[in-house]
Amino acid sequence: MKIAIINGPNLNLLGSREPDLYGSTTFEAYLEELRKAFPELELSYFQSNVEGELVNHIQQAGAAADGIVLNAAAYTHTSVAIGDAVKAVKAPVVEVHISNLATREPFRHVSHVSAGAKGVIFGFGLSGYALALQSFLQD
Ligand code: CA2
Repeated sequence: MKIAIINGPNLNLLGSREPDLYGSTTFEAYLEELRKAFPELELSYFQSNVEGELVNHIQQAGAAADGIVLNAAAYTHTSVAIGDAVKAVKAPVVEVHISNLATREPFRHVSHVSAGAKGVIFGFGLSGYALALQSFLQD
């Protein structure tokens, strides 16, 4: 099963700043752990700080992969284009956030992704990505 993990803006900074909120591990290091924990899954990874690049990649992965794990980061709360892309693609999308959005500012309680997502996971730190992958194995 091919799963595309897609991260949005500033998640390239994971592990370098704000460890209380986002942990102290880089996503690349965590991805190695995911690959070891889920040898039965073929995992691809894409990160961009550019909204249109994320839309392009959701479209590509939505056609080529069996599932998408998407943390659109701040674009979650602003991007109608990313929300439309999630709704348009064939592959199911699981929305993940590292932090607990419900305990944060009200603007983070709005998601343009959730309505098109199969499910949403937030508040479990980086482990949320593993929970999302697990959800694809349960189907
Ligand atoms: O909790 C999440 O996963 C978020 O998607 C992270 C976004 C934030 O805008 C969303 O509301 C919730 C921010 C990602 C920024 O990541 C950083 C990582 C390290 C240092 C600075 C930023």
